[in-house]
Amino acid sequence: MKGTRRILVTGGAGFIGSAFVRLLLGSSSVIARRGAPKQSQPPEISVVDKLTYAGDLKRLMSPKGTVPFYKTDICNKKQIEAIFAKEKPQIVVHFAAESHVDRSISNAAPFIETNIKGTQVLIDSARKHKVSKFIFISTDEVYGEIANGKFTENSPIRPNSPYAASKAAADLLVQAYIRTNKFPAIIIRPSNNYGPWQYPEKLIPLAILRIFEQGKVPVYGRGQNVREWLYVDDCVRGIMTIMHKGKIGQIYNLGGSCESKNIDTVKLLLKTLGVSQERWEFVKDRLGHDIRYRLDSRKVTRELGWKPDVRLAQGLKLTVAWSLKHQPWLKSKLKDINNLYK
Ligand code: NAD
Ligand code: TDX
Repeated sequence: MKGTRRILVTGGAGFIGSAFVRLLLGSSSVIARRGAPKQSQPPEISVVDKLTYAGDLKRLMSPKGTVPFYKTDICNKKQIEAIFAKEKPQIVVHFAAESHVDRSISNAAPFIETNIKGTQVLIDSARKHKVSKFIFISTDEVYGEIANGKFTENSPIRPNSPYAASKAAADLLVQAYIRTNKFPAIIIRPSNNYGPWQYPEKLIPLAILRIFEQGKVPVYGRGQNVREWLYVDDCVRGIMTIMHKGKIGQIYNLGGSCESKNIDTVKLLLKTLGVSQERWEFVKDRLGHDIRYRLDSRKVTRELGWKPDVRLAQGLKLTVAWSLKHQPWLKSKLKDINNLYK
């Protein structure tokens, strides 16, 4: 890719989107490490985010620079259209979504709106303005659960939660446009992310917050569900690699390779926090709880040279160190979290 690149990031005030923006702002050495082309000129970035409960501009306060920010709902066709007309992005990286499974079980409506309709609005504007690449951030959850083995990019889509179903609908919509309209999109399906700035509704930051509040970590069911953990810096480096070197029209799994039962993840986290191994409790299981996710990520490794660097034990150390420094931020979300999990 030559010359200046104008990149529009949706959901850039969220957990993973903001990590991606921070990487774009100051990261040429990180990219060069894995052989992605060095950025000759820094890209021109703009960010669209509705700032829902999950969005927070504090994540974007970087000494590396500032970016144009639009507080906009991706479902608002008129405003999205105006942003495309003004920013003229060449690349769109679409992270914006309702992202939490438990919330989708209580109320699926915003998931259908944002994840499906919002994606449609963005595709329409991207096509009208002839963007050269549209990167859709999907999820491993579109495949559903797998007791043994791994999902490849060719595995069938069988989502189970309303969240996963809404992401699968958007993923299929992007695929339909790739085939029907030669829409220049790439789909990325990451596994469970964790790391700095994650909203404490998700297992790892919630567990840390509960420990800070002298409570216990709630473990759903019998703690036997398995997740494949991906440190967020590895994830955004993978997305950057695919953005540079991935093939248009392709799907890439992006898994962290660190498979762990929830109970083991919680115990390792308690050890990392230096607190008693007893500070957890079994609670009522999540409805329709997927037993295990596991991706086969050989395609992105073989074709593009990406693989995760951070193992779970190291990633948890980094996350705990960050959380200790950012206790006020985590605690500022406590009221919302107590309301969600009452
Ligand atoms: P997040 O909930 O932290 O952030 C989502 C961001 O999108 C927030 O800033 C929010 O304000 C914004 N947003 C929500 N609705 C919007 C709307 N209608 N218009 C504009 N902005 C809106 O989510 P995340 O964990 O950073 O996930 C980012 C993406 O990655 C999502 O698409 C998610 O499905 C996907 N993903 C996440 C994980 C994970 O483990 N967190 C794993 C795989 C894929
Ligand atoms: O309090 C809890 N106790 C618990 O045992 C919470 C919040 C979760 N869990 C379990 C449920 C899951 O098996 O931990 C596991 C991880 O849960 P979440 O952090 O809610 O993530 P998950 O449901 O696996 O989905 C995540 O990964 C895929 C993200 O939230 C999605 O956005 C992403 O697409």
